[in-house]
Amino acid sequence: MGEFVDELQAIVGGDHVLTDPDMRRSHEVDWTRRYEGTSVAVVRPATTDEVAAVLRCCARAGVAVVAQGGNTGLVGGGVPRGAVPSIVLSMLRFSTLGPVDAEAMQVTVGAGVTMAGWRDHARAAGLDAPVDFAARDSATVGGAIATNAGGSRVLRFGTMRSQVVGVEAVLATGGVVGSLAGLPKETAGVHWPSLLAGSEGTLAVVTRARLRLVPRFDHTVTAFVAVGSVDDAVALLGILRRDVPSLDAAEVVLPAALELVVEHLGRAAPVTTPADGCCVMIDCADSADPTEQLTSALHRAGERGLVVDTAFATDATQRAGLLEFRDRITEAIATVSTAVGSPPLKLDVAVPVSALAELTATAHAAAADDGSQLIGFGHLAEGNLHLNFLDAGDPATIASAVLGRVAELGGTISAEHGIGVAKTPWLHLIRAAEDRAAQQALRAALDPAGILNPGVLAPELRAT
Ligand code: 2HG
Ligand code: ZN
Repeated sequence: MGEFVDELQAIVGGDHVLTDPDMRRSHEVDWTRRYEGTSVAVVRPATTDEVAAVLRCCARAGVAVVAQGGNTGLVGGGVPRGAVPSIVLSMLRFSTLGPVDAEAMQVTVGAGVTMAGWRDHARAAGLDAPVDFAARDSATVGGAIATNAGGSRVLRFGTMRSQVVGVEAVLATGGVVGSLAGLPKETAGVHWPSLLAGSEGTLAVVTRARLRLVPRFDHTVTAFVAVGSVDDAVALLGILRRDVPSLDAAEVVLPAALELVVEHLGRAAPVTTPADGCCVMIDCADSADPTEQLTSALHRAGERGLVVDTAFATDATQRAGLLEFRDRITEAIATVSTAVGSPPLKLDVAVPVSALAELTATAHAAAADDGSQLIGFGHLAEGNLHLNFLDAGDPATIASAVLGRVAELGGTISAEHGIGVAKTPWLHLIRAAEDRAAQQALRAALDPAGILNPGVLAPELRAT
């Protein structure tokens, strides 16, 4: 490997090839501490040409490439596995923020720009980023494209896939594909953003992206609403979607998740939730004050018996305080898991909203059978629940029970975190053999040496 490392150093410079185990460590273990491996080196290119040269070098040497952004992934897709020699390709030096094109409502950014960096840059120009989630300060645009990230604003603006109007990406062979022209209309063969969004670093390495921007709404209001059941939460969602055009987020939090985050934050719960009920965190944003819109919709919901308790926040400080009860659940889970010394089993599933109550019941039953604690929360409008099982005795049995039922309900085993290595054993539940074979063929055509994230999205490990 000595010659290989020399070659890498010649491409990106000695300072940007980390071989020291202590320097590599934070890149080799995932955020949940469930997935880890070793790499030959962490390589930090700064230009597209450097990425191309690194990939050509790896293809020649048969070394796998694990592209990595902020390392906030939850399915083990961004850290080495160790079954084949690999490098971590850290994209954090791709941090350029291009000028905001206010008329086109677009901006070109480097793959290593954080989600918060993209948002703040847009906001400084009077616009906003359409995708937001709790890991915003570390998660990168490149990683969000690779996993087709979702977050809380999907009900208004769609997932990451819908925001990418152009990409520049490097194939495993070193070829550069895509365009950053940002033309809203073009029919000229393969649309690279569509192909690469959700491909989890297996088809190409995204270096830059042309992203859609949305209006910046300066008037916001947030409410935490306790309801009597998951079905009532879905009924409330119906009212909100129909009557509240400023609706920006509708997040669901099951009672145990609220209890956990309340304890973590050391604050009083914003609402009292019935044991069989849940909370809906509603965020509205508009160019004029949306308070009246939201309160009258909640009033109508109340008349139908859907509202048990409500907390409101209109000023920025109160609102930030309320948002924490949703945003910091993952952190609360990590704290407890670290204390008990066992990483949580994280499922990220979605079903048609009409089946959410049934999904919740299935998850509770699986937790009870296993004797583990279920912390459930997620994105109501997409029927997307994050089911975290704490101190799970038999994670594979829980996953099989829940994911099997999800598939029967017409849902998906991964709504926004990806398949990574965590969910490959269950991919067959939602993708037929022909479908998986076609995806493998596509992958082999673009990456003949099999160097791009082997083991991710498919169990086969190959880097020859
Ligand atoms: C969120 O919605 C993220 O906050 C993380 O997707 C979910 O920790 C999780 O399970
Ligand atoms: Zn989420």
